[in-house]
Amino acid sequence: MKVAVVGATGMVGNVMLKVLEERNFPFTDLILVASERSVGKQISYKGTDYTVIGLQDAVDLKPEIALFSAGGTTSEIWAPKFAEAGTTVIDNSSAWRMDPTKKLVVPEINGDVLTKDDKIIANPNCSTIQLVMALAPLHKKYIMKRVVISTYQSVSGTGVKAVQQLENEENGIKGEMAYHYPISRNAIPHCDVFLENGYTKEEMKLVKEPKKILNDKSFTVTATAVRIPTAGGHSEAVNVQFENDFNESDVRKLLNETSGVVVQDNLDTNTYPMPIYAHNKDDVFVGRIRRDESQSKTLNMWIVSDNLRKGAATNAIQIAEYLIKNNLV
Ligand code: A2P
Ligand code: 11C
Repeated sequence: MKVAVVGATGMVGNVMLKVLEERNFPFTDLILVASERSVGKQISYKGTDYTVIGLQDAVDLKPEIALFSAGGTTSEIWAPKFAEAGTTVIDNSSAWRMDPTKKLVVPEINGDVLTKDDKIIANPNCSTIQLVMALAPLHKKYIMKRVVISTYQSVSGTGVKAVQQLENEENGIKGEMAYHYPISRNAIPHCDVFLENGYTKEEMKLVKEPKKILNDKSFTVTATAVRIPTAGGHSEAVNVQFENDFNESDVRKLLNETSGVVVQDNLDTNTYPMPIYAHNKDDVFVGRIRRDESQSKTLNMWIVSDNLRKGAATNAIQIAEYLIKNNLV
């Protein structure tokens, strides 16, 4: 099994290498790929140095699996070339997510849609993944009617430049700006680009992607996505109106029994999820579970997860593991 990591020098690529190592991913060859700027660079993995190569050389090596995280344009151009060479691409960009011919997968929820014929598989957006991990079991039991989400997103979602901007500002250093405004001591209601309807692309990912993953268009979603000066993970305040009534302790029990979800919710001990503690963990943490007193059959909760882990690298690698386990690659 040859595995390529495309975008190996980037933020997500770096976490992918860590997660592959932690999970002892079963490959024979590891192919590290980045832009021409990085070709020839050495990256160490489990004590061995690997040389970064270019995209065409990687296609020619015909890896069985390619984990892509090198931006939408690279995916649009190169994922089909890998697929034609017989590689199964798991793509972390937004390039293919809403393409009706491509699957959008969170393995715990809809891994069963995957077949041998899926040569380009889309990994959902980070803020979508942590959201649906908590919503899926609740939807099954109580049936969602409407979801209102406000996000508090980590600078690591934007990339290295943004992490650097925050660090520079915290240290009083003038440097390159990833955002239009300072991010330290700020909250910027602008994640990804603005669209014609007045929402950002990030907000519309939260509206569209859950319906595709849950294969259900019967509920509605609205979102406001905000960038805040944290680095460890994304947080989300989520309000869900259901068709059926619930009991809060059943909700906690159901979420706690969900693989990949951990409930942290004890007001007596000030226990609730926070990005500094979700950082470097693969789970999705849920807390502040409470009834919305303004409307019947409606729940409020707080969801936190490391956006580079379950939101990106870990989910992509779990898809790869699912493919291997089910002989789909
Ligand atoms: P490079 O380091 O050579 O620029 P991030 O999102 O953290 O900035 O990382 C982006 C990743 O995608 C990096 O590994 C980057 O490589 C890679 N990348 C960016 N543009 C291209 C491209 N045109 N072809 C291949 N890899 C690319
Ligand atoms: C953010 N969610 O935090 C983005 C990062 O669609 O894959 C990932 C962008 C994407 O800004």
